[in-house]
Amino acid sequence: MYTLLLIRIERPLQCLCFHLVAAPRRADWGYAARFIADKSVSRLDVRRFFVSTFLATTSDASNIAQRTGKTHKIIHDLAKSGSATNQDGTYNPFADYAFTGTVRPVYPLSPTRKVPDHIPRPDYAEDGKPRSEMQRAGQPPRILSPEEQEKMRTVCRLAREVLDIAAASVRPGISTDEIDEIVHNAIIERNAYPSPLNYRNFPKSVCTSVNEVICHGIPDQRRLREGDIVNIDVSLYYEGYHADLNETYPVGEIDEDSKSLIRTTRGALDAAIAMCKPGALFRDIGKVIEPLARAGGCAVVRTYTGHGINDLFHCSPTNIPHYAKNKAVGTMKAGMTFSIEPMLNLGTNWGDVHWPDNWTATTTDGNRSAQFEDTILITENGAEILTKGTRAVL
Ligand SMILES: [Co+2]
Repeated sequence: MYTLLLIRIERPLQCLCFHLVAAPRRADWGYAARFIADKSVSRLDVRRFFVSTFLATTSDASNIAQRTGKTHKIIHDLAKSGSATNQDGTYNPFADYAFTGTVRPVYPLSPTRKVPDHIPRPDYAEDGKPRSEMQRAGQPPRILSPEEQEKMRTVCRLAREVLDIAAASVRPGISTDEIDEIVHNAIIERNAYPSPLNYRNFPKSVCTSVNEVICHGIPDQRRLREGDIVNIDVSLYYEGYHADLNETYPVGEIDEDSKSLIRTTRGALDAAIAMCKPGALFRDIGKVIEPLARAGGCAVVRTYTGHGINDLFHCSPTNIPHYAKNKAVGTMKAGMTFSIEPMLNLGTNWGDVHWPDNWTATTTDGNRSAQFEDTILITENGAEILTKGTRAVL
């Protein structure tokens, strides 16, 4: 007995293609999927594939080639006609996925945005591999020279300007892809490179995370709705240095729980920054954040952490947890720059799950999640918030 697998092949950033393949045992599914994907790689420049579901079983795999040809069209029609359609008629590429909340992806993604040739780019811009990050993994945190600290001030100021421009665009009806376009254009106008673009193959220039999405949401055609909350995470690269910051915004009027979530998260970040100074321990950041989160009825996400940032997007200390009783090593020293970026979930579940795009992280129970992030510099007697804003988001 053979099982017919429906393999979804994703072409770069937009169109999806479906294939059928037969495999005798469940253990062979991965192999079969890989076989189809490999065959498609040369033809379609395929980056990813997914085994979506199985449709039927058959005892005769001998004519599977003809079958595959015939069913190809059927599957395409199926994909267009309903099984992959969101309630509002938009296209959901992961229709079989058990979503934990109400947010759905709305594809196709827009074409990759261009960065003008004259703008210097980080090493991963072409093939997605952050080579220098990998080469320098395990090294101690860097102490930046006064000149380097000045470069960090500049890039962080630019990133703050861009985030504020993006924030001003938040309203019911705007799509997250339109926000991506605004962010992308604001960044290249400043002769900077949008750090997320092609970082480990991330397809867009900013992360937009709506409602139950914790982080790393991919901007798509979904339009923001009255009552949503959206996190916009801006990172950019300018004259050899990266900046990273984010905030969570209300879309129109939001409910009291969401307001409380946003206030609690911002407050937790502020308290964490307030304890940063030379000699403070990285592991104590979580000790400050978690009690505030609990008091506000929230759980602290554990999978994602703050990180060193300077001429590398993510570097040592690579793991700055936001939860209590963590085992992070290291002491803060003047001249270090790093991010603190707590993600808080309403309720008691700190866990996360991922959409099949391998980026979008959501809560496990569909509850909302908020995040705030700043890049900070440890000074002689405290911390300077390099990405500091001047307005409250609520
Ligand atoms: Co970050």
